[in-house]
Amino acid sequence: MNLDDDKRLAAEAAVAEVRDGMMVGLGTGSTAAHMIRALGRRVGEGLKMDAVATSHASADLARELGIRVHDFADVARVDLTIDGADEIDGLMLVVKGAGGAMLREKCVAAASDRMVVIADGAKRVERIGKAAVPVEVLPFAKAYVTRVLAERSDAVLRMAGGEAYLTDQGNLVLDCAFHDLSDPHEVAAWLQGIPGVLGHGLFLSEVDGAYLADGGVVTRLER
Ligand code: ABF
Repeated sequence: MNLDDDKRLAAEAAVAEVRDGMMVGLGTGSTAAHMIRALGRRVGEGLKMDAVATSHASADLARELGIRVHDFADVARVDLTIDGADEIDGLMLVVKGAGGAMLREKCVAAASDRMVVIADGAKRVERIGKAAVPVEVLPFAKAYVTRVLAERSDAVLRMAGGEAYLTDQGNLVLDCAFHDLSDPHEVAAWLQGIPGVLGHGLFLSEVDGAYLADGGVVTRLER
C-alpha cells in the first residue's frame, strides 16, 4: 500500500455514500480525482446522479467520465460534497487550498447538506496550523492585503511557472504561515474582515465527516 493507494481507498469509502438522485459536489486535488474516477465507474454501472464541481479541472475530468456536471451558479443546494484537505484535526477543523480551489470549494461545501473530507492519513493532525493557510486575494488589492497579512503571518505569493498563480476566477493566492493559529476562528474572522480577501482555506464549520486511509486502513470520522 502506498500513499496513492490510501488516497484511492479513502475516496472509494466516501463514494459508497452516494445514492441515486443525489446532487454531488466534486472536490479538487489528487484524492478528489480518485473520488471522481470511482463515481465515473458507478455511473457506468447505472448510478443516477448529478454533480457540481469546485474547479475546471474536476469538471473536465467528471465530464470525460460521463458524469453530468451542472454550473454551480444554477445550483442552490447540494446533497453531499466530497473533497480533499491539507490538514484535518479531531474537531473537524480543516485547512484546504493547496490546490488553489478553496473559494469555490467553500461555496459548494456551504451549500451542501453533508460534506466529507477524503485524505491519506498524513493529513490527520493534532491541531491545524502546520500547513500554510491559502488566502485568495483580489489582484487590485494585492499590495494592501499583503501588508495586512504580513502583520500576522509569513505571507508568500503563490507562483506557477515563474508567474503569479491565478485561481479559476483570476485571483491571486497568498500562502500564509500564521504566527499564531491557536484560535483559528478568530483568524478566520480577521481574514474575512480584510477588504480584498475573497476567500481562505480555514474550513472550520463546513466539514461533517472524513474518511482517512493510512497503510490501507480506512478510518471514518464524524463531527
Ligand atoms: C483540494 O485539494 C484542496 O482543498 C486541498 O488543499 C487539496 C488536497 O489535495 P490532494 O488531495 O492532492 O492532497 O481539495
